[in-house]
Order: sequence, then C-alpha cells, then structure tokens
Amino acid sequence: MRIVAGEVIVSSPGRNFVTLKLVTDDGVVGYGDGTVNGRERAVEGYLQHLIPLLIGRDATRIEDTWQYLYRGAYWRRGPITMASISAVDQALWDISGKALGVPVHRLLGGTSRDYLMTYPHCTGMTVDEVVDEAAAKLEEGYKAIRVQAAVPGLATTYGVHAHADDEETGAYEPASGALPDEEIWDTKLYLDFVPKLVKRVRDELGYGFELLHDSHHRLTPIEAGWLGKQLEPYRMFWLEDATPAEDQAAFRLIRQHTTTPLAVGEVFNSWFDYQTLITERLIDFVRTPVTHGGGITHLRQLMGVADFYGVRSGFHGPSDISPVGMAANCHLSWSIHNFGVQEYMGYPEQVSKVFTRFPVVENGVVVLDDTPGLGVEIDEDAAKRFPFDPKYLPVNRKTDGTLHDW
Ligand code: EZ4
Ligand code: CO
Repeated sequence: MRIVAGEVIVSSPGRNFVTLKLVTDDGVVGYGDGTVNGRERAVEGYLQHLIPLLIGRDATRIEDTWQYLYRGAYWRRGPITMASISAVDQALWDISGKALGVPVHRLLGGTSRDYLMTYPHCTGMTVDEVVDEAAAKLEEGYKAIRVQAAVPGLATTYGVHAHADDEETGAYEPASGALPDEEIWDTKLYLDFVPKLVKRVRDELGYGFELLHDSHHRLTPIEAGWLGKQLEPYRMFWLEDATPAEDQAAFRLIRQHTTTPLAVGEVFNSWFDYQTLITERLIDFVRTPVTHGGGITHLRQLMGVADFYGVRSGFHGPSDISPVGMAANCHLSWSIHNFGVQEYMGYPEQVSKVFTRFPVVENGVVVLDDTPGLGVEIDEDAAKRFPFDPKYLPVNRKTDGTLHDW
C-alpha cells in the first residue's frame, strides 16, 4: 500500500487547524493534526517539504517513516518539526487502522481500561462563578476538574475570558489579524489568591473528585515550591506548568519543597525535553499531546519509559488541538498502562461542521469508539468554507512593563 498523494488543509471552523491528508493507491485516506496555535503557516510549510518524501513510500511502514523523517532531516526536535512529523505519523496510523478495519488503539495493544477520565476547564470572573461551574461539571459526571479564576486586581487572567465567543470552552480567542493582546501580570496577587480559590472549591464541593490548576509558566522555582506547599492540604491531582518549562533543573528545587504533584510539557515535543524530569523523578504527569510530541510513535515510546518511573499521562487537550489530534491522544490513552487523565476542553460548535465525527465525552469520560483508524471524519468541502484566520496568542508583561511568560 503506497502513498500516492498528500495535501495540507488549513481551515478555521472557529479555531485554526492544520490537517495533513494522505491518500494511498488503495484509496485509503488518513488524517493527521499538526496545529501549532499562532504558527500554523510554519507547519504548513514544513509539511510541504515532507510530502514529496512520502509519495511512493509504503504506508504501513510507520516506524521506518518516522525515523526517516526525524533522522533524515538532520535538524532535530522543535515544535514545528515535531508537529509536522506527528501529522504524518497520525495519518499513517489512521491509514493502517482503516486498511485493517480496526481502531488505532487495537493496533497499539488494545484498551487498558474501561473509560478515560477527562477534565474540563471550570473558569469564572469570581470564585463564586468557578464554584458554580465546578458544581455543574461534577453534576454532569466529571471526576476531575481544572479551576482557574480571574485574579482580583488584574484586568485579564490566562484561561479566563469574558468574551461571549469564549463562553463555551473558556478558550482564548484573540481578534482576527490583530497584533497579540498585551496582558498585565502580578505574581503577588496571583500567589495570594490561588490558595483561597482552591480552598473554597474543596470547602464547598468536597474531596470526591480530582482537582487541577494551571500556573501557565509564570512562577520562579521557589514561588512554585511555596504555592505547591500551600495547596498540599487540598490534595491536588496536579499543579501544571509551575515554572517556564524548558528549565528542567528548576524542578529539582520545586520538588524539594512540595508534595503537590507536578505536570509539565504542553510546550515540549521530545523525550529529550523530559530526560532529566523523568529519570530524576521530578514530575508526575506528561502534558505533551500526540500533535506536538512527534506523533503516536514517539509519544508512545516516551510514555513507555515514563512508566518505569511511575510518571503518568495527562495529554494536552485544548481546543487548539484539532479533533484529529484529540482522537490520537485518546487512542494512545486507551492503550498505555500509565494513563492519568485526558484534558478535554471542548470545541466551538462550528468545529463539528468540518470534523463531522470525533471522540465525544459523556458523563465526564471519553466514549470508546471502535471506528477503524483514528475514527475522525472530515468534510473537506466544509473546510474550504472556513479559510485560515491569522491570530496570535497574547504576550504578558509585569506591572512595570517587563515582558513575562504568558
Ligand atoms: O494556553 O493551548 O492547559 N492548557 C493551556 C492552554 C494553552 C493553549 C495555547 O495554545 O494552558 O489553554
Ligand atoms: Co496548560
């Protein structure tokens, strides 16, 4: 079964998505997600380099193609490279599954569990709003929730947006074509506030569910250690991205000071971003999604090593990972032993006009789907009706104007 055609579909049904489509001589079509939020054209360009390398290759040789693209590039790692290789890898797993008539999780060893626990985002402009939102999600059956609220005294807070178009998912949705929004950050206001937020949620709703919070790379290691310690009484499932992720050594300091579990890696793309973190047992959860982590092939290998160190999965699942990438996350999550949780932020309604079938959450868990391949269907004509809509993530400054991590 040879690859005979490849096409990059960049479409914006509410969010921008980069989808690779590969076609075989048997007429089997596979899809892969390569979306890197705010840098979509870079992935599209990288994929244009890859398509000529794929034409004529045996579509069933997934591992060999991965090695060919990774080692063959000479230039290694990085978000654009690894998202592009991932898109190819997902499309090939999709093709193999469809050709054999089995879901991808079956190719990976079958399901290791009966359901995938997911977590949604519970956000609000006030603590009361967050508590109400969390209560509603628990009522829907969720077993885990992420809580974020607007920090009093700050005009905006990451993950919390008051615009009407964000209500559905809490997703950050900048204006089309504009320069990045500039947000203002003050660590002391944040550090004073978060323990109160978390305490209120536990006081009002109890301990019968898993509780998560995301610091979004804003703290120093010693601040992160302090926050983790304050949160210990509330038995967090994790504290996410406490410090800028690329400084692996920083986690040694955080770990000395707190037993709050740590998750990191939504901006990582390779085992080598985790080598110190995992082998020194500095983290508890891997956040890298299939889309950004070199595909199912690389992330599965990474999770295999992580398992030996007791580190579990919590793959990134924001609305800027396409439904194809979400499906790939789910297939890997079903199959690996060391699954932790699957983030499922949800999608704007228009997304389902283009992605007409993809994994769904019911009663807080992903529903097992035995559709062959990744199980995602795409209406390519509809995709053309939602052209690329250039947007940027915001930047962040301290109150004195110094640029800070967003
Ligand atoms: O800000 O996906 O945990 N989730 C997050 C996300 C990220 C966006 C960036 O594109 O931190 O909401
Ligand atoms: Co995050």
